[in-house]
Amino acid sequence: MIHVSTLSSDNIYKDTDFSPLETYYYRVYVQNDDGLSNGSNIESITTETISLVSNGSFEESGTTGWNLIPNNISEPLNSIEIDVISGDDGTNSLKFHHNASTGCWEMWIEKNITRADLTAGGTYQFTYSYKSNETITPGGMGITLKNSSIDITIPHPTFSGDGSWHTFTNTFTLPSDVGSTDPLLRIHFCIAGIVDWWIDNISIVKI
Ligand SMILES: [Ca+2]
Repeated sequence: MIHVSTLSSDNIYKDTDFSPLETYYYRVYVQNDDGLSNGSNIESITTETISLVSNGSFEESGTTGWNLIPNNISEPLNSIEIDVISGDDGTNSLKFHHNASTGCWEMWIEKNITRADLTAGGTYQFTYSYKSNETITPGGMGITLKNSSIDITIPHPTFSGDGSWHTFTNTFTLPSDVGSTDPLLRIHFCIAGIVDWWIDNISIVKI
């Protein structure tokens, strides 16, 4: 029993305590001096999953919530910035420019994921959209999610260079102990050459 009322005018109840991808069932009973009714039809609703990555599409004031590391001290033309006209989801995406013709400067973005949103032992799907204008193989550490107990590494795909958006997905399972601190999500690239690439629509959802 989640809600009881003795007011005849009280005919709306708003439930706010949900978990993702769970089905909830509701039934209404009415009671008067003659006793309790048999109850209404049972209505059900399945909640949607939610991404653990806030502003993963860079639509909320651009890079709000993200820490950007373009590594542009020795190579000033390296950049990580919002591109406002070429989003895959919405209008904004995040454009990387690496400006060294040989070797790679490591470049990455990162943000903390709220520990309280994680389910120990849960399986999650990481997704992002990506595009580039030439074929590149992003080396380096790939995508990592880490704290003292979590140590997840997901390799990047090869970017085909056709100038179109593609979607990359990968599933991972959290350990039974997810630690006590917010894990750091880092999307890390090491790409040689003078090249541009874009990412958008980063999400982590429980599946
Ligand atoms: Ca976007």
